[in-house]
Amino acid sequence: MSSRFLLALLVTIVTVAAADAQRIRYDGYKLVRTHPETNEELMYLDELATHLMSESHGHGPVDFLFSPAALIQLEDENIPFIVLDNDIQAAIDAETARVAASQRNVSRMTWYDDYKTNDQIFDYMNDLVTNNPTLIAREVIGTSVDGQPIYGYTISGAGDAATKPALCFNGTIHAREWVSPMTLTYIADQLVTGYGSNAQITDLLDNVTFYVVNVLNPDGYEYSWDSVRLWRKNRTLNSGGSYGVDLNRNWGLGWGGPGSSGSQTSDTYRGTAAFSEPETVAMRDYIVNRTNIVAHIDFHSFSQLVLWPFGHDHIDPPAEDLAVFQDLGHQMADDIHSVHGSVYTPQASRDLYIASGTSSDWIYDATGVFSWTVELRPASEFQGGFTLPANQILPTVEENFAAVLGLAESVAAGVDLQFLNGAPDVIDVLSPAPLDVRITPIVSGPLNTATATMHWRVGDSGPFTPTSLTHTGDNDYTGAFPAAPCGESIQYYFTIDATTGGTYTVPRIAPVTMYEVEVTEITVAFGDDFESDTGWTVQNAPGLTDGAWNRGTPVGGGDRGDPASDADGSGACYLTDNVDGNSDVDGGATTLTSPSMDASDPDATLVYSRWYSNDFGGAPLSDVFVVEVSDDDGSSWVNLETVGPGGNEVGGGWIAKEFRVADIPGITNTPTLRVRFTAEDAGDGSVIEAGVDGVQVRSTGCTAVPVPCPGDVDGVNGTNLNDFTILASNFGATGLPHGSGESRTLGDLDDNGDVNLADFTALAADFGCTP
Ligand code: 0X9
Ligand code: ZN
Repeated sequence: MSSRFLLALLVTIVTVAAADAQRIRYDGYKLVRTHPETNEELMYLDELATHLMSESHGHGPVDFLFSPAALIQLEDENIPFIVLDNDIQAAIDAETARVAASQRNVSRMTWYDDYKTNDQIFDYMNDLVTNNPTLIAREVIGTSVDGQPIYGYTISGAGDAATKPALCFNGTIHAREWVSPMTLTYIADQLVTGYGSNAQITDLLDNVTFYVVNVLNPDGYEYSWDSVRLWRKNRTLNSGGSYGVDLNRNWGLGWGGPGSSGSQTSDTYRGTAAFSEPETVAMRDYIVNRTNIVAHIDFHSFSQLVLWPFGHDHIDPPAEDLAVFQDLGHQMADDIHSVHGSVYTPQASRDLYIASGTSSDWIYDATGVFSWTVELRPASEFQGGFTLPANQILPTVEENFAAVLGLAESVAAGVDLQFLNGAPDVIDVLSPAPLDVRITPIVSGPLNTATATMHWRVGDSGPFTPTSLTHTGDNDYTGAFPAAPCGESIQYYFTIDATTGGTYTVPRIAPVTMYEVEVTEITVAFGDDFESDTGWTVQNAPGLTDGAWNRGTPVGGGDRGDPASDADGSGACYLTDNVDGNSDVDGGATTLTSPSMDASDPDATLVYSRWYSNDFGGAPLSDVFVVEVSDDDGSSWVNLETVGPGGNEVGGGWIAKEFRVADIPGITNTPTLRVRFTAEDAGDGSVIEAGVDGVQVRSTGCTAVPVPCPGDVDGVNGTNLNDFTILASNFGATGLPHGSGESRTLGDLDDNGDVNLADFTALAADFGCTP
């Protein structure tokens, strides 16, 4: 062992030993960003650091907490780093004081106003069980290293909980991620208290079961409260005298592989063997013994991500399962976004960083249960990291409850239905969008492909017409929207039979809720998916040294806040410097300006997707992204929106925007509309990544259908003298009404069979009408 490794080990052991005596303080410790380039360097930093502090852990940016002594060593070794936070203890002190104050007077109303201890969480859950014994049951699923019970809660409505399809959630694998047990507790509470009062929850609990383990690592969680706020692992006494195994490196798939540490003092220490720890054994057996479980989520913090397997290697699940992971992962992110506008990025774990022995990898691989890892708020270290401000707890738990309800709906439906071209809100009356769907069993397969059916009706009443979908291979089907007049809506849902009998319906409770699409005329006056050059221009400020707008298919991989792929699925988009690595904006502003676009239609709507990330690097959350429009071909500009410097939309992710041109203050309909996007690096050293895609100017609406003139006897040019002449020549004719099968006499305007004075009066009243 080289001397630098030996010293590093000592620093860590001294720190941990001190921690056992009393609550450890991090005075003088610094939160630092490093850029390890080799495994050796990463291992060295791992050993030297007091804690791993970032989501990412691999080559590229990794954040650590270093003691003052360790920092001197870093300098001596000439390892480059930047200090992100000089005083991490300040946030912890503020949290300690606040939590102490909030421990008094805790009622159920204010429970989510601040973090809660292990005992408080138990008491809260105990009340829930005592007050609702028919809905929730508690059991001990295992015992922690220090002998504490680990609790599992079964939540279900009418019927046998053990045979309904089930979802399983666990939290607090990592001790310091305090918003995780709050989220799980909220989910349990909302489900139980919503039964009988909320129709959706009542119906869901009658159809599915929820298994919740809110504190899987009680020893570590208590230790994080009492001694070391940033403790991550459990509290196993390792052979070398240090404590703790990372319970998210201790599962069986790929155990011991990259992204886990063999060093006992490391924050990512994997343990002596797969499932060497009682906590992972308890969770493993809990899932294995409940064969009705279909879906699972392991809740962590932080970074706002929805992750799916695999994470131990650069491999994916089989295509059929990957489709479910992706579709439901995006659905959860969308549901989260719909509550408070937070952006959680859905992605494969391996694209974040490689880590071996994680929960979701093993659970999916060994049991077939669809398992996601959700990283809760905040988006970055700079919004609080593990010490997420307490006023963020309630919005965090609320948005994730929405995701959980959506996932439960899919489990209850039994199949996942994916619109391969997106579920349209509107379709064009002349060229209706294609209807291609992928239907994948998530509870039990296989499906009888010949029975896939779309049930539709025009308008919102009357019977549904069943139309078979054509099976195009694997789980894919194609159909078509029926013809319907402009201005109408089409309501529809799907059914498909399992080969073992039984019919799945999507949406599950159709036709109580259904899909709906509005039939309209869509006119695209300008559309650009950036697959070719249509005349956009880039202007750079004189100081710009790097990061100018580029058109192309993203190559950066998404590891630095840059988009990993485009927004509209065509492949290409505009993004700031399309290179892998240092692709961000540096030293000034870069502006992307559109060609002239026709927005003269009164209904013209400007549509685009944008991406913006400013939340890491030096001086995070200090820059803005500006969108401007011009109605005079670029002579003068009006601000349309400014994104950042803080808020929900600065952590990356494609966000679709729509503005009706006539509603933009200071802008009128024009044939020469332009839009421009400016990404700027004002603060020193910050990482700014931006993207633009799917720009359109389009109009929807129904062209007025000419109203026929009631006095227009010959149907030509409205009601005029010719009509009068024809009526006069037929005046006095008698016959039967048209409906009886006889052809109608010209001039019989009221269709009673006779051409008489009433018809003459009607023509006279309409005279001069033009259609
Ligand atoms: O590293 C982890 O265990 C998780 N992140 S955390 O910051 N909460 O510790 C994420 C694991 C996701 N899996 C992979 N990236 N492979
Ligand atoms: Zn975690």
